[in-house]
Amino acid sequence: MSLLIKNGRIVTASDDYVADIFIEADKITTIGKNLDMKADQVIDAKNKLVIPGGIDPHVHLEMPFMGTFSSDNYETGTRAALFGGTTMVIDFVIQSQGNSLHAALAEWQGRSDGNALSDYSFHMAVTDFNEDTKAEIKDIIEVEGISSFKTFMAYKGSLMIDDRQMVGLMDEVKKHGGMVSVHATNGDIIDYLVATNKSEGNLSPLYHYLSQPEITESEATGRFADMAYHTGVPAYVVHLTCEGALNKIREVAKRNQKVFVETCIQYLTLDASLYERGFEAAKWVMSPPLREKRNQAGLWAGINQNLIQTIATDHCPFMWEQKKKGENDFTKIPNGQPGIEHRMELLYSEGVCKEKISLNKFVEISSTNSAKIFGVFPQKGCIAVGSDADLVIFDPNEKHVISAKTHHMNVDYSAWEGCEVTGKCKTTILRGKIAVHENKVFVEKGYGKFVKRNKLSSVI
Ligand code: DUC
Ligand code: ZN
Ligand code: ZN
Repeated sequence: MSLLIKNGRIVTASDDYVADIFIEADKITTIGKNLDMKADQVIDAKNKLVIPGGIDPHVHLEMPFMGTFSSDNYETGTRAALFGGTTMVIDFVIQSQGNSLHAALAEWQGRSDGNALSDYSFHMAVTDFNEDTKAEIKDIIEVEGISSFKTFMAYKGSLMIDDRQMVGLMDEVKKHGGMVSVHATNGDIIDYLVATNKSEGNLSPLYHYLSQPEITESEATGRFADMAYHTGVPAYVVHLTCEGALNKIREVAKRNQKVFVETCIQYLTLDASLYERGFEAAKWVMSPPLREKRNQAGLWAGINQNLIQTIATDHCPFMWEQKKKGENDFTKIPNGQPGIEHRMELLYSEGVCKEKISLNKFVEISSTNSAKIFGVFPQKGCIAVGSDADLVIFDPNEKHVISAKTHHMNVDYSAWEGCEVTGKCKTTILRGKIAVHENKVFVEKGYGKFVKRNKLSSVI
């Protein structure tokens, strides 16, 4: 099969020009002006942008969590991702304490194998670092192609590891060429604040927010960066939300340390005033919580100063019925919100249209940097001869309104209900195949492939 995309405005992290793209099977084979080539299918992309397929480096599909499962599985979640221009997602395999990394991997493969529509890969979350876990690291990187290891400094008693485990893991991961990432909030302080609030009868979702103040994030971010500096491991902070934490990253840059940073689209576009809505606020109960609006200017500045490299979603949806488990106790509300479908369009609308970021920066932080940091560049994350033909044809002017009535995620509310966005993914192409076109899906579950990743470089 061949596909010719004519007259599009091709935008990458570094380029911006009008040309045609010729695709044979799953790869881009020619890029040029006025290509006179015969193709099985031709798409006219005049007045549209052609950008690399998005990569969401942080999602949780059918994740067992807080006594339930996130409501999007591999089929529904990756289908929704394609509607929103994301062609690859990276999910988290989560070791359960007392069990092996390989057992967790087998569990996640059981849910993902044959079910995805978009491409996907895994991070490995280490929740129990001991001699047995240590012995598995090399194989996870070299055989399984999973080169990033996630840690939690919070969720005490279920996911959290202590600093001794952290440095042990960092030493081992560094030895084998991987990266350590972190959910950086201080689990002990959060535990104390949660217990205090509960004992005082403060049980509404507002107290989820008040139990995780910014200081818990800035402290843990700085501590993590120090441990990474000490061990020399390439390091990545997931879902950074606030200026205080960002300043820790700024600070360590002064000693020539590079810590990669991700933020999520919700922290750029929503804020903590939503926690004043009584129990409705459960929709936005996630960890870390949304922050005061003043932080958003800091995050956009961090993006433009290259302190923040990637925009993710931490997509972890729960149905309203699941959220209601915490009606009388915020600690029982499953943490997480949906977003996998809206990351690219919201980032374009809020970032590019409102002149907070350039068009090239939009591509860089929605796709290219994740491909580079997580070891799949230049297979993905760019538009180049020889790369996978993962492309989005994007109408920069079309306006539409986000709603649970029209989204494709398997969740019965939207975190951005009623929000008008400018810019729409018209066609999503994954490895040369039209996956979504004009709001219809053309690939089946099982089309999405697991992508093994290379060892990581500490430089992008
Ligand atoms: N935070 C969430 O809100 N959900 C899933 C895991 C996490 O760290
Ligand atoms: Zn997290
Ligand atoms: Zn997460």
